[in-house]
Amino acid sequence: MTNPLDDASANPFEVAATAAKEIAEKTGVERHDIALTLGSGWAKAAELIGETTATIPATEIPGFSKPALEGHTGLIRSIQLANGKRALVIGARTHFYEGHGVRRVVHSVRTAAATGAKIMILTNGAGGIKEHWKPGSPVLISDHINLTSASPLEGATFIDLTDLYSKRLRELARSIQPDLDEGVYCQFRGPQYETPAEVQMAKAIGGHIVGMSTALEAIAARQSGMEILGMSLITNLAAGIQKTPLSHEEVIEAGKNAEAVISALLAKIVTAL
Ligand code: 8IG
Repeated sequence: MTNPLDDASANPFEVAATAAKEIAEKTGVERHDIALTLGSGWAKAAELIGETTATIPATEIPGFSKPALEGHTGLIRSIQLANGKRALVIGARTHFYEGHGVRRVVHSVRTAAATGAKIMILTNGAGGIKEHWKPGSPVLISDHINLTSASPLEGATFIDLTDLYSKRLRELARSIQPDLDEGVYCQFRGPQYETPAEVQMAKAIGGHIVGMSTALEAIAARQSGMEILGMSLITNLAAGIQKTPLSHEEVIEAGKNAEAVISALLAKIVTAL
């Protein structure tokens, strides 16, 4: 199946609207209130936030790509929360390093907005720069530095990014877990992890978390008018901060070990929204 977003003349917002319509039909849910993108380590939250009423393989929805990574299940779920709200859970993320362009990277966020979602929760697995952070700890994203040289905005679209990662939502998260630390997320293009020198650069310019997603998605979410909560699972200390080489297996392992705890935390936050 060809991806409609690969047609350069397509309007990405129209593709997102079509995708949202398809989700409404397939889930039987006209509007969703909240959307979540679950990154590495966060998948279990889908089971904890409420009752899943529909599950759709993302590839059945226009504009979505096949998952490139194991651990990214590629499913879209509609969940009914205990408070009656509806959550759309996106278990499929397209990363910028896959090379399919930014439109594909942010399509899930634009689709979430088109389903009616007013709050976008973006989660990821990432490297930590603060030395006292322990692998397996969740942290809040307070702001970001976009080091991809890319943007989801096209043309002269000047959008304010003050309070991009909602202070209100960070405070709400801290009302549930008061010791949650926060930091500035630096999105690198990847897929290689950083060199120790690049990590020192990120630190020098004010970064605390290094990753390969989220910043571009947050920009698109803001463009679509959503309020954003960003959370990283620190699966490893960034290169050179930790004394041993980074391994993808280690990262997956840390995610698995932390999954139950951080998923329960996220479920509590969602319930409090
Ligand atoms: I998980 O150390 C995970 N994702 N860029 N650096 C970057 N992305 C990551 C890292 C990391 N760990």
